[in-house]
Amino acid sequence: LDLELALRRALEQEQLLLYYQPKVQLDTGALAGAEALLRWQRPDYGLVYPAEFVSVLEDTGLIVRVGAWIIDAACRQIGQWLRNGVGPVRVAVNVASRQFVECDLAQIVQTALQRYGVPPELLELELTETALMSNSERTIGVLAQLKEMGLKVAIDDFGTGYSSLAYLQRFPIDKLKIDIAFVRDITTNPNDAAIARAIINMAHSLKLRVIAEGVETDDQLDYLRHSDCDEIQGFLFSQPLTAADMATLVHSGR
Ligand code: G
Ligand code: G
Ligand code: MN
Ligand code: NA
Repeated sequence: LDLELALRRALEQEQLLLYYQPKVQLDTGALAGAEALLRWQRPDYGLVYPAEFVSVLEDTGLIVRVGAWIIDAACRQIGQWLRNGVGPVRVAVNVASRQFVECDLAQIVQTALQRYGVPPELLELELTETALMSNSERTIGVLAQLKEMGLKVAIDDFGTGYSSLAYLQRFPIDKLKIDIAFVRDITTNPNDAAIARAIINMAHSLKLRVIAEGVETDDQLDYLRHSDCDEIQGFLFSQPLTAADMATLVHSGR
């Protein structure tokens, strides 16, 4: 309960901030974009990670307001980078299930894009299979609006939920993000390797792009490259960075 109060204050007092983790295109090594990851600069505590507070945001419904703030903050940053000649960098934001149900997500996105003069194709949304499956009719409707506007949509933590092939085809999505659980032991566990390859092949037959998250070693990278994965994200290439460090990385030419 204390945490909830502190989070309400965090939102009002601008204690929340976004870090950016680069995504890399496997064929060229070029920067494919970045995932915005929420952080909390909590007075007297230092930098707090979402593992400590995202469940509170979700359980209390605060995630709806914080989620709108995240979309605004990401668009503000994309616009700032554009005007400073950094990029263009496509930024992916994580979107919680409740944001599809308890607010007008398309309107919030539209307002943020216009406010900062951001082209819609520079904003990507990451949502989990679970978010897709709960309230799926409404969620499909909102996704269709967002796609119509020109946004990209990715399914996060793919493989851990329960979406079927037939279902996937019904959703207006662009990309699957293979969950870290299948990437971690991809070079040593044949089952994980088989699942990762199956996801990649399935994605490609549905004309979807596929990204692997949590890539930490060269061996994982080699395996994913040989399996025809499109993009990777993980500590091997970069930790999540401050906006300033992200700009430096983009300037350095990768
Ligand atoms: O950044 P990692 O650094 O610790 O993130 C941990 C978890 O928190 C991940 O599952 C991630 O999806 C979630 N998370 C991080 N940033 C956001 C955000 O902006 N919105 C939502 N809904 N979840 C986030
Ligand atoms: O659930 P989601 O994919 O949105 O959250 C991404 C999470 O994965 C963040 O907590 C981020 O810090 C973490 N992460 C990113 N790259 C790596 C990695 O290479 N290894 C591990 N273990 N975690 C990572
Ligand atoms: Mn994510
Ligand atoms: Na993920």
